[in-house]
Amino acid sequence: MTSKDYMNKEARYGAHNYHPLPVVLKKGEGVFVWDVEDKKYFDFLSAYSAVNQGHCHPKIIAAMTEQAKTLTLTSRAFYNDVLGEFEEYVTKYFGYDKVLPMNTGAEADETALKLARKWGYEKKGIPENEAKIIVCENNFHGRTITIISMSTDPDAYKGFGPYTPGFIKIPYNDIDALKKELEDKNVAAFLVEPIQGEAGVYVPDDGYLKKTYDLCKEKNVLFIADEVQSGLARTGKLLACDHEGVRPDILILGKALSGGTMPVSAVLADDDIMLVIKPGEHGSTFGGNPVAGKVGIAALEVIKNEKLAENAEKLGKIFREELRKIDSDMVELVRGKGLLNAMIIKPRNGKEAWDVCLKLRDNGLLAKPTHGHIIRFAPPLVINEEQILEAAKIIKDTILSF
Ligand code: IF1
Repeated sequence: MTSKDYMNKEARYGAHNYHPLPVVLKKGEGVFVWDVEDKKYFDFLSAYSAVNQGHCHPKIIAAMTEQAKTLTLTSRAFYNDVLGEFEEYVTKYFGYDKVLPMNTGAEADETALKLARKWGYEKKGIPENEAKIIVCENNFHGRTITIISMSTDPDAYKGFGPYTPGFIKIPYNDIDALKKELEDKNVAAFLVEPIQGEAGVYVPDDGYLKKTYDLCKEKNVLFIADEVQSGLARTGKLLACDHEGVRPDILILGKALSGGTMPVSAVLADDDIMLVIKPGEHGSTFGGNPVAGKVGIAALEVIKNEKLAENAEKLGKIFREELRKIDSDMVELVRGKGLLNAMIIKPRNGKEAWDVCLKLRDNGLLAKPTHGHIIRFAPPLVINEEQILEAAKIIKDTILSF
């Protein structure tokens, strides 16, 4: 079968809820992926930051296959001999009392929302069913009905109502807007992405996280960080919140928590918050399964052992510097932190970000446009200096070819 055949099959039998870049991949290793015609590419999407540790990292795959041969799932109706080990490892790693394991990022976000509401009623004394959660415009937290109820993107919410009430939407990177809404005594939490990924790698002003955190503390409001995309070394620190020394009350992780091998997500909090949820009130069939536990530990070990945060910090600087040197009016702006970066494209002769991505593909580098005019560049964090320079050259030559 050719690439075309594979694409046709998906179009014929799969729901049409995606519009992928036309490339059909069959293999991945480190920073590279191969298509079905054996063409090799730099992967500059990393499955939206799920593959921070690189494709098929041998240590993660070994942990996964070893456990898969032994015990894959017990459900939480019974104990298993891995979950406790994972829970101890992950809580010590991030410095929280407790963790609640789930599978997808959306489920972890939902978990955090439930925790915040229950905490609001039981600990803060908000009247039943009155709790509000402040969220930011242009957020992306997933695809469930409640999560799209927080969205300001019509593509995400339109046609899927009625929506879950209880959310207040304020502009991102606007401290005064938060201050104003925090006057409402029924606010339980503020949910924020430390860097807005889907919005186009939108980096808030320095100090935004710290100031919003402090304001939340003043008003006894939980600060919830969705680090599903920004976390786990991607931005040059273990967590994007670490850039400002902020420790979220509730921390949401996903994606790279498994190195992109399977869905593993987690919510971390201290006892005062986490223990408001009692047996039977939340969970999932697969959350905390033994394979996820072993994979999660291995994925976090790789981040530490291979110093991925340090590498992202160092190579991110070099990468942005190289991209900013590109002398073309098609490049409006380059922004980002660590190895979560974006280039804003100004269309030229009718050619826009999508066309740039097609040509990048032809030239051996895969990236995806977001919002029509922004290209996200987020390679696996195991990339080395020589490779990042080679990739930057591909991007430069591609842009200059227009
Ligand atoms: C898709 C976007 C990125 C996330 C944050 C929670 C979730 C995500 C900050 C939910 C998921 C993914 C979903 C994926 C594409 C991708 C994405 F473009 F859609 F917005 F990365 F930027 N919080 N982001 O970024 O996690 O339930 O998917 O595991 O195709 O929808 P999930």
